[in-house]
Amino acid sequence: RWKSLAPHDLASTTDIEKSIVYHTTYTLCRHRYNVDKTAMYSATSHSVRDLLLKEWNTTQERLHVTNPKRCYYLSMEFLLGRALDNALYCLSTKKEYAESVKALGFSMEDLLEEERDAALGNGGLGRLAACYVDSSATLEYPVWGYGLRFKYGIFKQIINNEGYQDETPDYWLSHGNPWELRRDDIKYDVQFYGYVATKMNDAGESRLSWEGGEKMYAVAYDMPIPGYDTKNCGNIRLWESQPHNLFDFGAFNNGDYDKAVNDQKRANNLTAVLYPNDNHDSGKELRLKQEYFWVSASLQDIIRRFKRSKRPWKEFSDQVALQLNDTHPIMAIAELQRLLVDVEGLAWDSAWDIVTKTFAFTNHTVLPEALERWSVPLMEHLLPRHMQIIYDINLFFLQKVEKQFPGDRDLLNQVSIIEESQPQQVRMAYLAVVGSHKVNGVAALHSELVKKDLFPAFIKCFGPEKFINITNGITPRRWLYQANPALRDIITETLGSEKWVTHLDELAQLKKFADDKAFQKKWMDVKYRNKQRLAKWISTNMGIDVSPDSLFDIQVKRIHEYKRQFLNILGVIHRYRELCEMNDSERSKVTPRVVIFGGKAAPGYFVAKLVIKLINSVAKVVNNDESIGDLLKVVFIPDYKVSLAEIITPASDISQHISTAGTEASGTSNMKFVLNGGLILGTVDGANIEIRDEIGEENIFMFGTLADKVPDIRHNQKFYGVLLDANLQAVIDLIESGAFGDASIFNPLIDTLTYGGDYYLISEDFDGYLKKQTEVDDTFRDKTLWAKKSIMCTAGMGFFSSDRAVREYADKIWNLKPIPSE
Ligand code: 26Q
Repeated sequence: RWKSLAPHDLASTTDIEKSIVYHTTYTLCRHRYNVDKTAMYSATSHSVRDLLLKEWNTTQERLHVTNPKRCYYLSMEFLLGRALDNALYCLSTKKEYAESVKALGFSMEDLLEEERDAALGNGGLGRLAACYVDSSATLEYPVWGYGLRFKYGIFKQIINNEGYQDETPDYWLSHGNPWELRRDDIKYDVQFYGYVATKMNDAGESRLSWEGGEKMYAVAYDMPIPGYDTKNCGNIRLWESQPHNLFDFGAFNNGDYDKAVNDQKRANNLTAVLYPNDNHDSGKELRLKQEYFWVSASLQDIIRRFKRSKRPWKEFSDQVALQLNDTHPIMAIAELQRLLVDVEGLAWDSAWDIVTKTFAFTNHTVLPEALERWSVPLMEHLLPRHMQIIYDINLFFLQKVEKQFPGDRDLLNQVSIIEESQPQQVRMAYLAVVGSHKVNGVAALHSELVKKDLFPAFIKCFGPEKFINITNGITPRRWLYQANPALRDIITETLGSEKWVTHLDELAQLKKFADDKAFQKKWMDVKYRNKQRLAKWISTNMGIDVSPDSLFDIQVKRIHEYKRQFLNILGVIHRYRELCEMNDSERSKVTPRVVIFGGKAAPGYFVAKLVIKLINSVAKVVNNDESIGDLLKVVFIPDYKVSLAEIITPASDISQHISTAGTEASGTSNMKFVLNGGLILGTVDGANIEIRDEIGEENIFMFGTLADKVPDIRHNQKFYGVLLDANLQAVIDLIESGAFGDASIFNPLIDTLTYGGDYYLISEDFDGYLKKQTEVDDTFRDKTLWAKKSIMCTAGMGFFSSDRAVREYADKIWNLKPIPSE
């Protein structure tokens, strides 16, 4: 009977129209005269969601029947961006929906713009998680993401009149969120504080038990993740915190309203906001609480599912793989051990065997300030039983090491999970290494540095095989198919099919056309149109006119000293200086340039915020210098986010990825730009290196100190000081002359070049950078050569599909097989 009543597909456009009208009437309760764009977006999304939920349900049913091994991707961040356009493409129904929406008096383009970004992430790490769930769903792997449902995503960035960054809250749920489903029935207790007691169990054995303290509920919200060209549908389950007892009636009745209300507030606050630091630890108690809340709820949910399968505990790791996205979910290791030992009654060793076979850890950074450490007193206070467990994990591990390398006290200190500082600290990355069966870096160079610089002593203990590389990838669906329809269409036309969308290696066939004049023209016409689209955005939203005939030079990413936006803007000032000194005939030979910046600085990161200010101060002077005209324009695009990246990425001629060698673990926007036929100006760092190897070194502009030379240069600077490059000195002099406004405000920034050394090697790399920029200018003037390089870029990007990356995780770490939907 259920089967015969199954909801029908929306086969025709009239069905779609009916479904949209149904949702305006019954979901939104709107009269037809009262349907604006926002309501229409919402009704359309609900209609599309129905289609997704049908796939979601059949996928769950299939998994229930086959009960395969599943993988859970634990990530504090999922930087999803918008969902509607992506869902329409995945369901191959965009055309039909666009027609239906039109028939009802709206334009699909307008509706797509109504959607707020789901910005539950800071940058690369969160966007990577989003790409991986896209690929998992597309490849039909049984993977779920687990995270937190932040009420406020990453803050909205405003550039104020003085050119500084201001932050405002991102209340992304203000108009509701049609893409999530609240599951009131899926709800777990999460405990904090309290104490550890010894208790007798039913068998009369004594057991340690975590008692007292504070409790909250975790309530599940699901977000369906459509796969492309499949009926498979993935899922992200996000937890929201809720008060355990709506009121503390005892306190309330005693007249202690403050306490009653405060407990409630505390619970509501826990998942209220995402910490806006990227690549920087905050050390705040609330952050640790968020981390534990999330992993505790997720593990309870995963264990409940495992128990339904009625399998013995020793088969847990045959059923479950848990991937730790950086150190943020590392408490899961102690929590699973606690649940198995204290709650399920397993022996320590059997439990630990399960834990280490289940977890794997991805490291995303070697920057010491980004590696989480928690003070022992804080952890003892918040999670007393976990602290004991971590001590025990450490003790048993060190005993093993001592047995293997008797008397090697240095080694014991080097690998101890507890750092003997005042107060003691828990090194979360070490706990991750000890508690996982595989540790991976995110690009070839980075994975080498992880072994060499981060965990050298652990190689001795575990051998090198535990440490592997899986180079990051991006989803070609969002980052080419959806963001660049014009390029998509000529690729499909040229290759004769859409196979490349799920088999990105097919792009290699474009190489055959790299010298084809007609194809080059088509290709560069598309680039031009994408530059026009961005120019239009800049003009409409910022009132700055830029010419699409200029070279578009783009650097968009979080603002961080190691990413060296400072180097970029210093280079711009150098260019401006040169332009000012040229006569008309010299100027006529200059390649006109638009230098575009975008990215958020962590609200507490003073130097990064000063870089934004400097960029805007320079922009103001340069853009208003009429003698310069179109030869140089500087634009800082405010509030860089996923939906803006979809407009910006297809429009680059050059994009900059210029981190000090050895600091950028991988980078993923580098991949997005090259996939869209943009060339890279970059350092020999992160995935730039592998991109070079894939597309050919003649198609990338590389410069700068190599990673293995960096430590010696820093060392020497410390002892002998920094002698600034002459061109750099002239640039600094110009800033200090007041050419860009009150110079004194920039002193703290300029000081980073000299006092205590130039840590990020800006001076060291300045000359190489300027020379490469000149090479870029010269090459850009040769339109044929540029077109060829641009085509070769896209053609060489097959490897960087997140489909390839997810397959590697499935094969090398998770031991996971796809579950075909048909
Ligand atoms: C830690 C503790 C407390 C508060 C915040 C944090 C925190 C939050 C976010 C620490 C780090 C992050 C994000 C890191 C990140 O995005 N790393 C980037 O990951 C990408 C995907 O692997 C890489 O491509 C980038 O190179 C890397 O910087």
